[in-house]
Amino acid sequence: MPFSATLTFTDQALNGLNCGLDLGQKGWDWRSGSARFEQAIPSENVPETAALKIAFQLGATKAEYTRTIRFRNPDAKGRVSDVTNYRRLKIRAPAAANPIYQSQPVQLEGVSFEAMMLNEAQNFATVRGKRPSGKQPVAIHEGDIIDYEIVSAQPLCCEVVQMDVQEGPERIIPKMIRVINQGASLKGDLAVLSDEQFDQSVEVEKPENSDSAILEIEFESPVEVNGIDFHWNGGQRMIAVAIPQGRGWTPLVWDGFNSGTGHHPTFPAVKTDRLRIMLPCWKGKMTLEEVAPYFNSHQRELFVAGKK
Ligand SMILES: [Ca+2]
Repeated sequence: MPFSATLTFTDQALNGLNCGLDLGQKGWDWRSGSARFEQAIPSENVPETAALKIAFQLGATKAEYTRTIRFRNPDAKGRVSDVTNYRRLKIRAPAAANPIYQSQPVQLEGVSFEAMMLNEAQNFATVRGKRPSGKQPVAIHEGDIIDYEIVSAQPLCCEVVQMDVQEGPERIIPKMIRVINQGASLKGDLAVLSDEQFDQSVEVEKPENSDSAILEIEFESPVEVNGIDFHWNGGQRMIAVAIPQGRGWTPLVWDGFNSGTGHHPTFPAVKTDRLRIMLPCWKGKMTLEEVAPYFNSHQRELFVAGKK
């Protein structure tokens, strides 16, 4: 039983154009746009738009509808590409698990769908209609309520072209943030570390011969926390987060986090009045733009030994 039958244009000029998903040699190539199309049809006969009849069968259910396809409205590169003919959907939905880098999975009707970001960064995400100033992307969290604009073009997955975050995890304002290394300090207004803006920063000042710093965050009282929105002056760094245990410190997570992709420290929920972030500062100036611990009630608890 075919999932998709042959697609048929009803415009007379396009008679004989094979436009099935399994494209023939003379088919309309939905990736390279007009290039193949022009091989098949003389350019003077190419209409501005044409109605495409789409029919498919799923099990015993048959469906048929008509879509208008545009052939003459080139993009910036002078092509009529599939981008011109995207089917667009605006929807408010929660982010599914692991929304980082290109992947912005969307939960629709309780089912997670993989969705790619057209841009490789999240640089065009906004928060409640506003875009944070500065260069850093907005970190998206599992369960964030987001107004998405999704397009469907590829057979593999849908794509996200816009995100406007309406609700995120509740951020916890620390009582104190400091660097505990001897001879090191934080220079600047610490209030900028939780202002959801990425344009102002706090400089990590440390002795010349030191290649790392330990940042300690202290809360007013023990709080439940399972992630930190953490933005610095760019790039990937191996960063560890730890909590006090007995006389020492137990790591919660250690990974190559990247301020430019939204990949930030998340870990199983813990209740603590202190956290430490171990930062490599091997060369150049390191500045912090956002250091905001949070508790995300939607975050899955991964890798918790003995937990069912
Ligand atoms: Ca900030």
